[in-house]
Amino acid sequence: MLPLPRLYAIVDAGFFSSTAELVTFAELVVAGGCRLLQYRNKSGNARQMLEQARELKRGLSQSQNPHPVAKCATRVGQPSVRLIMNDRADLCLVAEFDGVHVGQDDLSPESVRGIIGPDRWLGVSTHNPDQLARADKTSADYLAIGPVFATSSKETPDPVVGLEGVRRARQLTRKPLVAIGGITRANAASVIEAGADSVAVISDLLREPRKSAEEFFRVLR
Ligand code: 3NM
Repeated sequence: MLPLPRLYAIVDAGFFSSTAELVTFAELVVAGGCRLLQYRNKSGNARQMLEQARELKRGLSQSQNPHPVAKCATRVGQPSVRLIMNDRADLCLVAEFDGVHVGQDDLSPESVRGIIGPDRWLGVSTHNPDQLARADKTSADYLAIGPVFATSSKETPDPVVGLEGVRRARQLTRKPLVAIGGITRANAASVIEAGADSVAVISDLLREPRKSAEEFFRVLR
């Protein structure tokens, strides 16, 4: 079973005007304590995505290990950051990411597992009890349920499931559960109380990434 950190930052390319801005955002979220990030890009082509993913990985490995001498100490003292690729198993492998997250219209979990092998993480988005029960039978390492609350970060989101949807999801799976959609520092604790192991967030990290990540950890302790 994965040790899922409480906060899962979604780095959505649609919110940044340049790769540099996107990488800086990710660095700040990591500086705030976040150890699990997903790269999401719903409009870029494969070449742009790969380039951005590589920059993200490079930026984060440099910010984690700023000095060669400090490398060992950093590795021992600090859990490393995991990078998850949204949708694209092929780009996960090429960019040497740590896992893939797929939705209901992407490759099936078993197809992705066949590509990424047994060790990389595989996450699956679900939006209702049927989808969740089905995803529970796959080799997914974690399941996501959402949108918990209203969100404007996703085009044509599924109907809101609410905290009740999180409770129901918790009853249907023993896999680690990520809640997503409209989650903020103000409501995150209620989502964890409802049974989620982790909250995935886009908007409430955007304005002050480092401070916001720190505050998520404070309320989710
Ligand atoms: N997936 P924010 S909701 C990317 O329901 C995504 O599966 C969702 O962004 C799902 O934290 C969502 O700004 C958007 O609401 C999350």
